[in-house]
Amino acid sequence: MPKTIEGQLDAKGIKFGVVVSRFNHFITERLLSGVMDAILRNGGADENVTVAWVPGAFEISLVAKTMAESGKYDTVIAVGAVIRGGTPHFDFVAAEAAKGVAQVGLQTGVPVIYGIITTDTIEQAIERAGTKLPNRGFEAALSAIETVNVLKQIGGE
Ligand code: INI
Repeated sequence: MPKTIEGQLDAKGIKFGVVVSRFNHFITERLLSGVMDAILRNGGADENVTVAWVPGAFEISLVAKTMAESGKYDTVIAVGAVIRGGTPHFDFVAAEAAKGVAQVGLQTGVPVIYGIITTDTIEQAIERAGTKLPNRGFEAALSAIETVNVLKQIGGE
């Protein structure tokens, strides 16, 4: 039988850094509510969550890196909303945010979770903020909890 490692959805004692962008605030505040909901429903505590606001998704990676390197957080959740809206700016911001977040996780060893939605329209963004579709912030926080617990088990073997 292979040994199987699975992370439980137990947020007790986990310290969370959350980086949220103000751009498209009406969406990102809903995503942040989803993050908090998932943490609190799974045994996490308000006082173990630190939220840092940044101007836009482009700025998320640097602040996520600083949080990850501080040693104060078990995981960092990146939350943002990049909406196409007919400008090429979208592609640069979306690509840099995704690349940056992935790099921070790999460089620091701290799980950095991608909770940035990228959509063509505002309607699609509203759906991903927990109307027709599940709240992407909620899902990102579940991924954070599970990943922290997988890493803890590997470290504790
Ligand atoms: N930032 C976002 O978070 N979402 C967007 O949709 C967006 N668009 O489309 O422009 C956006 N741009 C701002 C960017 O993230 C930076 O804050 C800005 O370029 C300053 O560096």
